Amino acid sequence: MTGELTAALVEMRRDEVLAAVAARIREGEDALGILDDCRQGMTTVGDRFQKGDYYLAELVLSAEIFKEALAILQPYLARSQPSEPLAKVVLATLKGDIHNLGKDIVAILLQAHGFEVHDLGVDVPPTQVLAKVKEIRPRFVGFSALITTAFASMKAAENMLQEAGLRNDIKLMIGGGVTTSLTRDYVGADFQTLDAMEGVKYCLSLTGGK
Ligand code: B12
Repeated sequence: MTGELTAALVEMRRDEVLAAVAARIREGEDALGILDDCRQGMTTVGDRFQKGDYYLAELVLSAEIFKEALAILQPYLARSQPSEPLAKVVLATLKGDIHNLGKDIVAILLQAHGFEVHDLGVDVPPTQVLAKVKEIRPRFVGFSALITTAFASMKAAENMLQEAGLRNDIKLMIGGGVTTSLTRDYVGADFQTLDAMEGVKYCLSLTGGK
């Protein structure tokens, strides 16, 4: 049941979470829907942390359980790959931010839909993004942000791409729990979302993929 999985994650009942994910997969449920229930659990964990009801230990533990759930779901999120990638995508969580769960989901879903993903990891300096874009000339660059202090790094990366004359060659997407359309405008990005699949659809819409 939807609410039960979310509640089990919020209360860090690891075995129950993993059993529920596996059972729902066995019953033939769509992996994306199951993933979304897990994501909602993480949002509630964050709310409790903000209110002071949960501490860092609970954030860490719930994130570990989320990663295990994602590992079960990953093969069901993947689809058959076209022989030629639709386009190259550079992904990163920028300097000042170490959250990676959302970015990893975007990476998995983009790969599953035929994109060649270059994931630079977390706490990535803007200069590293610039170097990668120069090297591989991607069609898309995606930044994931879960902490507001990383907004300045995203803006710095966008400025560097502008100054290098590379900005018009790419579409810049941003996502992650703390981003809004105002963040998109501040950073100078082309697209913002709180939903990984929306990001995939954006890339598909510009590359003629399905
Ligand atoms: C798990 C977690 C952690 C874990 C991270 C584990 C990991 N490996 O990633 C740990 C414990 C390490 C952690 C640390 C900290 N955290 Co934290 N954390 C969270 C929490 C609870 C969940 C985040 C998450 O993973 N959600 C699940 C994922 C799947 O959702 P998502 O990232 O939004 O991604 C989805 C979409 O947004 C989208 N998406 C994401 N990225 C992208 C990119 C693109 C291109 C696209 C298209 C789409 C897309 O796709 C995903 C799926 O649909 C949030 C609470 C919240 N409400 O978000 C706080 C939260 C982000 N953390 C917070 C804080 C304050 C911290 C710490 C500073 C705590 C501390 N005192 O040390 C440190 C930060 C250290 C640092 N410098 O980064 C704050 C940030 C507040 C702010 N305004 O900036 C939050 C909001 C909690 C809160 N309410 O106070 N955290």
